[in-house]
Amino acid sequence: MEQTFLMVKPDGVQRGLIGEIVSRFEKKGLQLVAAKFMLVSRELAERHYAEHEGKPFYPPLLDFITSGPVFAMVWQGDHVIALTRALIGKTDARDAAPGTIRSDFAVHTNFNLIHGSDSPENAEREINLFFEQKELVAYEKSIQSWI
Ligand code: RTP
Ligand code: MG
Repeated sequence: MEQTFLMVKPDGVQRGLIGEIVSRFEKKGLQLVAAKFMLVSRELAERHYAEHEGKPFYPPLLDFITSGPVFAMVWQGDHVIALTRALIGKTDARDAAPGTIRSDFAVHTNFNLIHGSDSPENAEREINLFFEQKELVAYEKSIQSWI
């Protein structure tokens, strides 16, 4: 079964949207595997966003993601990467489809509330950056046979 890394960014935490955002993935029928409330160090931020190094938004992005606590999570389910990206919506809230998290709650690209892995390779890389394997909880969810 596929896994992905999701993270409520500092703006989502400050605005009190952790519960609202987590709730959407829960209601979709996805399975929470790990979560932690934490500060992102400069080094972790640089590694997480390494693909954007050199772009104009990279320095402010690092300042933003290290500016306050985040809620980091691992979720799993069939097609979980594509499904969570769809629930999150396009990067720029103006392009995000109505009903998506970014459309419903975000205004600016720089404050778009949540990160979601965009490929299996990045999901694995990001999960391993933020979590140790022993922090991933393996369990049966009885509702899974109904989804
Ligand atoms: P994320 O990685 O956070 O899930 O977002 P994403 O895939 O939708 O967007 P990505 O291209 O990976 O960009 C990472 C984050 O950088 C900020 N950004 N700003 N000003 C800009 O043009 C710009 N482009 C990207 C956003 O905060 C974006 O989520
Ligand atoms: Mg991205």
